Amino acid sequence: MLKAAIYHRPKNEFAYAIDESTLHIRLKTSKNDVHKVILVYGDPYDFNEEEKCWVSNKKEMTFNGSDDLHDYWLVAISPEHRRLRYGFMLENEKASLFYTEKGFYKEQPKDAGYYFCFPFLNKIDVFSPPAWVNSTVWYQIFPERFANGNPKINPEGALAWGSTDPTPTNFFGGDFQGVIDHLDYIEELGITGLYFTPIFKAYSNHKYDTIDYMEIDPQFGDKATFKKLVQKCHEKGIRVMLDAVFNHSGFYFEPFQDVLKQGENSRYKDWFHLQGFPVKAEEPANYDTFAYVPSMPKLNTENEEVKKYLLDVARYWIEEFDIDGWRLDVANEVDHSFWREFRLTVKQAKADAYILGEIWHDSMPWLQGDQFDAVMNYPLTSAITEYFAKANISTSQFANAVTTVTNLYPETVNEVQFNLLGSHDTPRILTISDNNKDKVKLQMFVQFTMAGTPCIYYGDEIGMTGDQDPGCRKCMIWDKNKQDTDMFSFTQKLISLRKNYLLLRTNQNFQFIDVSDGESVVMYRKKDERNEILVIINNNAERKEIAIPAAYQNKQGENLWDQQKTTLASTIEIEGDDFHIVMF
Ligand code: ARE
Repeated sequence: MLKAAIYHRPKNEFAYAIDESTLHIRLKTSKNDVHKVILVYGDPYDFNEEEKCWVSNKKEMTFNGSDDLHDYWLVAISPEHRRLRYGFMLENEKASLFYTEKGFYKEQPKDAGYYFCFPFLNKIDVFSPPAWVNSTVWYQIFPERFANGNPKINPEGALAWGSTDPTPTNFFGGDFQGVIDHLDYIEELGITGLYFTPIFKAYSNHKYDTIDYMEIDPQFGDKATFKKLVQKCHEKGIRVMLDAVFNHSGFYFEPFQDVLKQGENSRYKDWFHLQGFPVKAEEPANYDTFAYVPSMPKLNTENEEVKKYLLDVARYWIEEFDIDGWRLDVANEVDHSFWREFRLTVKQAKADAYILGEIWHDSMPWLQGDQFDAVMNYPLTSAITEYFAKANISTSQFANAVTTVTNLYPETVNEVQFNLLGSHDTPRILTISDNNKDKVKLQMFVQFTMAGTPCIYYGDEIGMTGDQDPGCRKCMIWDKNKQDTDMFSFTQKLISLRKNYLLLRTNQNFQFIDVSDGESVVMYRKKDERNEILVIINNNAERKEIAIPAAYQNKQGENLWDQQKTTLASTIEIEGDDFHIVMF
């Protein structure tokens, strides 16, 4: 047994509460090394006289998938008094070992002090994301480019809608009235959440360089229009999430302007991370910025006044406008302490508001229940696009990457992870897929059959194209003749499929099956007490005969795509770039 690969550490993603009485315990072992794992556990104050042992209960763990190097194991446990001491009994054909906090033993240690410790399941520490998020389907709107409903408030020099390609600086006049005018369209698609990139007063077309966090940008409308927009969304059962750009302000943010003018005498000099005077706003700037962008000076979120100002902003848009969530820009460059206070403020204002961090990397430090509810799941995005769109990785590499992602966070987090195929920061999915629509459909199918909460970037549902920013920010196409209506219907159908089958939205017993590199065929299943869903994807351009694993042969099920009864034989023929989904 490869001891060096065996790993567990309480709290974080390895031992966490899923509700007020249940814990999940996970373990990682070397791939294909351990055949059986049993959790041995007990109450620290409950001595078993007979066995002369504190930790005498046993429960077998479930195999929870493999990635490149490791196997994962999982078990749910409800300790009677919400306290737990535990270890692992590992077996393969050659050996059997006990793994505890103090190391490996041939014989089971008797003393409770040897064991891993989950001291107490305190209710307040249970990570509890808003219940509505898992069943939400998001639609991301870049307000400048979605629809122009009120030309009277067009910014100066606004170009005719879609008349030319987007540049870093041009404007087309998208606004809130445009969104209101198209809410029926959004509803018809099946959307239940809108995520807006920044809407506050700013200089650029993307509005990530805020001038005033308490004002709506006049090119989008006024506060009354925004209020109306939120109300209308709520009437249709659509939640609204805004973008909080708290890592940095914009160049024209008043406190920064004051610093530029008054230098050392500015009362705002501690609002930023200045390195000297006079403050020099050309590259290289003598203050901290987002990336190397001088027009985005980093805010000092350790400063009490800055903190108060930004927390007031967070509260204001919830209390006055009833928004339902905040997406946090450059979330990982802001201090944890600020985010902890932010969470308390937001949840006080609205207990079930969604807090979504924009982090592209491993985000466990922000997902322990005291900061964010979820992050933008870019690692899943890249697993999907690298395999289906770019053909850069093999089937096993794809399966490994997805399994790594699902074992990176507690299941409670996985169920509200924000799953996207693209955004205003990436090329569009159709462009990444070399304009191959069928490949886009496969990727959306995977996105919609994964745990989490899926988001569609505006226009992807009608086949819009576009390269890296600014190419991905074209004006939404409203001319029906230029929309890909087949893609729209496909998206609609996927959304309703996801809404109808809760199992698709969770990771319950999620596993890849028969992963083989030569085939470019992906199979995975999910399973709860009542049902099992089997997904088969043919990621080849050609029709293919695919072997059905013995366990699924001759079983009667329902094809969830066409709602017909079906029985799988020993093989199935699937068209090129197509899929099959059956529920047993
Ligand atoms: C402009 C130009 C770009 C140019 C950039 C830098 O358009 O072509 O590269 O300037 O000079 C906003 C605008 C952008 C604008 C930018 C700067 O939307 O159009 O870009 O401001 O003016 C990292 C961060 C992540 C960040 C991305 C972009 O971690 O937080 O980079 N995303 C947010 C927003 C953006 C926004 C900003 C931040 C700034 O979503 O839209 O940009 O407010 C790897 C790295 C990640 C990296 C990721 C993407 O995976 O590990 O850390 O994300 O790639 O680059």
